[in-house]
Amino acid sequence: MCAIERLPDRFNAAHWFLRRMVEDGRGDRLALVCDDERLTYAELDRRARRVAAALGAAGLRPGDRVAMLLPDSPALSAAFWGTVAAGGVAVPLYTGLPPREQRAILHDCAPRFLVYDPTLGRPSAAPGRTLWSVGEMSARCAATCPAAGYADTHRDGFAFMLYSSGTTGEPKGVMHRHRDAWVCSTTYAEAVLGIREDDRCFSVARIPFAYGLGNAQYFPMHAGASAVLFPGRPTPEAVFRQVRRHRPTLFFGIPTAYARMLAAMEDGAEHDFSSVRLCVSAGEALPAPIFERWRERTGIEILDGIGSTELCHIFLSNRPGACRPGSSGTPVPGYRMRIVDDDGRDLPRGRVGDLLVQGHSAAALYWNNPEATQRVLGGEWIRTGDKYLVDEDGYFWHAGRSDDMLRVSGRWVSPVEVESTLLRHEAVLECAVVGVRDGHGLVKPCAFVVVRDGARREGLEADLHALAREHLARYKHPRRIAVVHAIPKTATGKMRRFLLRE
Ligand code: 3UK
Repeated sequence: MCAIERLPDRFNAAHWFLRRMVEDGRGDRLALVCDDERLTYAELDRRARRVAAALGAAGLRPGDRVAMLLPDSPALSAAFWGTVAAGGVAVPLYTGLPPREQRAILHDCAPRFLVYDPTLGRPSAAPGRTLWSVGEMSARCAATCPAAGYADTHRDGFAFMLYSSGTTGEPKGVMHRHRDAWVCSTTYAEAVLGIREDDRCFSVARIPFAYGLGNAQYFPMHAGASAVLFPGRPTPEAVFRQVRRHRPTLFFGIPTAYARMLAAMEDGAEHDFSSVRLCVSAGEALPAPIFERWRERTGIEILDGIGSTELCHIFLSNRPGACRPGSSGTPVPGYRMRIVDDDGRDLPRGRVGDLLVQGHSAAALYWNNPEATQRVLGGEWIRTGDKYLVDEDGYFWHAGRSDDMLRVSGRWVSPVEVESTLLRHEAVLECAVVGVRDGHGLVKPCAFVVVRDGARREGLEADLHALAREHLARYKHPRRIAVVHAIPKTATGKMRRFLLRE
């Protein structure tokens, strides 16, 4: 359980997650495994302190953002913790972002430094920004001696920032504090996963996502355990190879990844999950049939739990040995929950309402966005934007979003963004995008279009798929496009998307 009072006022997260291990005499324990590279806590601590020293020597001041465009790797880990150690704010960015989104995010967070992997292309320079390739970062670290110590930071000072496009579709920088990762480690990782020193974590979700950051960095580091980092694309075959080779004990996936792995297993792909003691799923609801089929194949339970970038990690989860397939389980110790109606009144069990959450790991604010901060994070309770009901036994069941946002492959899809892309086509008069469940029970975007009078219809579908390929990330592509006569609307002209879903 979380007792935030246990934390001293002066607290540096990088000191807690790396240096503490060395000071406790556990520095020679393995922290990271990545392909053939293995790093102990002592080595990672040294690398992080060198990054801190190099950043300091190059002019980093407390609170400056350091953005990272690096695949999951020891270099990303060192850059992240080095920044936090120096008192800066680490901003790990997903390397697969479309260029437009990447530019918007870099413009918004205005990092003082940007560390990038040159094999993925050179990001654009900007006034006041220092670009370091990973190679340059290492060279500067090697030239910096002695390694810096850990900045004397407050537990409530900013440590890292994660971009999420939930609720509005526009990416927002979610600001987290030094204490937040500690809180999630003591609540979810200790109390639900029972994480221990001999665990080895493997996460299909990458470090720049809140889910991956906990799974593959601060959870194992809290326990002195180790993480397997995989910089490649997590296809089922690649994941099976990593699991066979590195034998993780905790496996973190998302529902689509489990569905794809099951399909590959059924096609005879070689796999061995005998090292894994627990599987976790988050990002979107895990359909019960996937839970059942996975348990039949591997003998392992998948713990579904809901987390958010705002709360930093999972706050509602199933427990080992007490899973209720299809549900999100029960509150993680340390978090409080309410289900309310439109007027904010608490609803009785069995009724669907808006889920509000309270907990010590909640983000302090959205960067540069006081309106969203006020609306979502401003009150005593955080608005998750999710609809839930609680059954007689106290289990929580996800009942969709209260906005139109879709969760596809554990990521956000704004129907409006997909609609505006399809509307670029001159034959499209109107368009509505909704989430439709596929054969696994997972939501995928599908489009309904109304064709302009007299416009050509031949080849339209192929044209629209081409537009999607040109302008949208792959998971946002409409899986099906249907031509309809009209789109159902309310009296005020708002699209009634739920009618189309049926
Ligand atoms: C949805 C789920 C049903 C839900 C996340 C840390 O996904 C994470 O963060 P995001 O900010 O999205 C949050 C939203 O995603 N969701 C996530 N998990 C579930 N819905 N069942 C679930 N198990 O709408 C939520 O508001 O990107 C962050 C740790 C774990 C995470 N999943």
